[in-house]
Amino acid sequence: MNPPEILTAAQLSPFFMASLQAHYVVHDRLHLSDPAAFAAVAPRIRAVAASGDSQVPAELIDRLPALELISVMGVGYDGVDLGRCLARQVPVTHTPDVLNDDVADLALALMLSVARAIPQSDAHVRAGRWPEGPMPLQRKMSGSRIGIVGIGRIGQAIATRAAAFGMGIAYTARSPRPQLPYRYLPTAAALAAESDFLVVITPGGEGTRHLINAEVLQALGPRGYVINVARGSVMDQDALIEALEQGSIAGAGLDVFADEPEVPERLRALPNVVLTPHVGSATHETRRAMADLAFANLHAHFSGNPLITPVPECRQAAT
Ligand code: 8YV
Repeated sequence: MNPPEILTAAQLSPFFMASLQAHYVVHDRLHLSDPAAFAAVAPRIRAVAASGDSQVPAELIDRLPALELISVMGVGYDGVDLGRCLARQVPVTHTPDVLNDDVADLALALMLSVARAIPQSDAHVRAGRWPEGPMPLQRKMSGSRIGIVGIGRIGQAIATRAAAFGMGIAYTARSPRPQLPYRYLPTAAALAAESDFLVVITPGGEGTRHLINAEVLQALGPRGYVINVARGSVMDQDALIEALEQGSIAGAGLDVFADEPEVPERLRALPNVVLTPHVGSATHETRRAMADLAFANLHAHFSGNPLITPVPECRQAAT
């Protein structure tokens, strides 16, 4: 039998690509690079391999009549038109859990970086300015208050780390989780009003679009920091820039942006932000684990076995 034909929806990790190419015929982003060639192979494509931040819109799904599975190498799948997949009964898989540690580590790293001005301190030493005088004093993180927006698996990993820093921990989510030993607040604004660090780790998509808006930032106040390791879409980026420029919040640590990889000049010019290029899960160890899981889902499907980590909506659909 001929190996299944696969379309990639984005530039994928080399770990994932290596497994795909060893087992399948891979059309790497052919829909973007060569529409005529894509039209010729589209009827044979049986799976799409995507990353957490890539786009699989309805128009693409509609052009793939033989589509059986979308495997996302990432925990977030907001780029996939899930409604269309459910209507077509095309399951979607993702890679939860294996990246919890890395994303939570980065959240804490951004908190420390922005509060303690670590990039600026590094620049101070490198520029030979230390002999001219010390760095200005910065803000203590241990013992302060963290507010976590979204208390899923990664949110809980962030809370565990924050506990080790002696922080007061509160969260907001669609509904309270009474089994968790943290304080629940019903809205992002109410949480922000009681936080020194507001950490955003909720799924992206229409349901959370601009959840962190001007009102929430206002509630966070001039001593508050906002950290986003979720999706750029969750933050009203214009309102954030405004708040940072006016000093109505203290600073921001951002791993995700509204229009990646573009980051507005106004944001890049600000002294009170630490910016990273969507690297929450970007370690050798974690990207390999994510690639292995994303591949294992494809392999399970093409071997006739149950999917390992279908997204929750597809788990419900299957039962
Ligand atoms: C990566 C992510 O951007 O898991 C996610 O949802 O956004 C990230 O881990 C990506 O998926 C790596 O392929």
